[in-house]
Amino acid sequence: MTRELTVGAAQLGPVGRDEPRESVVDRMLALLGHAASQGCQLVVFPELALTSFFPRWYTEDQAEIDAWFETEMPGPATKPLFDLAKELGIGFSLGYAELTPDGHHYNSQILVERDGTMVATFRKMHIPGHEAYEPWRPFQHLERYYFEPSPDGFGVWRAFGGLVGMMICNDRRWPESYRVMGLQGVELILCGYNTPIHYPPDPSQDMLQGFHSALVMQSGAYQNGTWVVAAAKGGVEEGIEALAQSCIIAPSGQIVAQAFTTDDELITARCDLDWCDRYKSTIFDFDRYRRPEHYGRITDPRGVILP
Ligand code: CDT
Repeated sequence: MTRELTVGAAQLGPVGRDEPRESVVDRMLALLGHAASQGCQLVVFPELALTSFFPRWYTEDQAEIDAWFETEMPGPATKPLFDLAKELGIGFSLGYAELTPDGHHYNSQILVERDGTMVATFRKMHIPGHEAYEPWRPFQHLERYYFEPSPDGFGVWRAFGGLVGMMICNDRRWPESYRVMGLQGVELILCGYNTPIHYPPDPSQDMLQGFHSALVMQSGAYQNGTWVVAAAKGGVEEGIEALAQSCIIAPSGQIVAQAFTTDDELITARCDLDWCDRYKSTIFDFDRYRRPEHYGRITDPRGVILP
């Protein structure tokens, strides 16, 4: 039996500050319909897909903050997405701001199977940006003000005939994200992102945003023998330009599909999950070649300890 899966990355263009969730969901329904016509079994939507990337703005008004968050999934605005996906027999992964019943605020991503069952909720691990308003910046990146880091870590779930993991945006820059999932046998990592092109702490990195994004995901895919599917929210959103370049990467590290617009766009690839084993059982045979007894420095301290 082959384990081939047609997967789509459903890139979104900008979402305005005042754009209602229902309007964004309509755009997502169109992408889902297109995905069905392309034979997709799984579609990945971006990080914080339902709203504008609100961490660029500062507010102390808790009601205003909570209005960016979903208290239930599906909720009234997202139910049509769940309904159409189930009708079409397509699974999906969706990033959104989650407010839990006990008051926790997370940057989250869910995985939903083709029959509509909820497989898992992943919460972002590496929260980038800053904790407090910084007036010198042309725009804020206040994820560390609005979101708590995941208390759960990186999981891998049996779904879609394989082993599926999730990571959110900044998680993709950290090799630990892929390796922790790699050590659970991951074959398909689903990732949504919002990456501003301008990086105020070091603008020399601006021109390298596309290069760095591909660099980390291609390395992570290859070094762990896994597919990576990455969906951007790109384009100029509320005056701030964000990286598009959604892509699908094979276990070889090769990009097999990439978006060429900065707007709503579906890219697809036929992902052979058995391709992962070619890397997992050869050059990256972890059991045979890893030296965990010498890797303690990776998990013991958080930062650098000079010799
Ligand atoms: N959304 C997100 O995680 N964006 C970050 C920007 C880093 S700069 C604060 C990213 O890694 O793309």
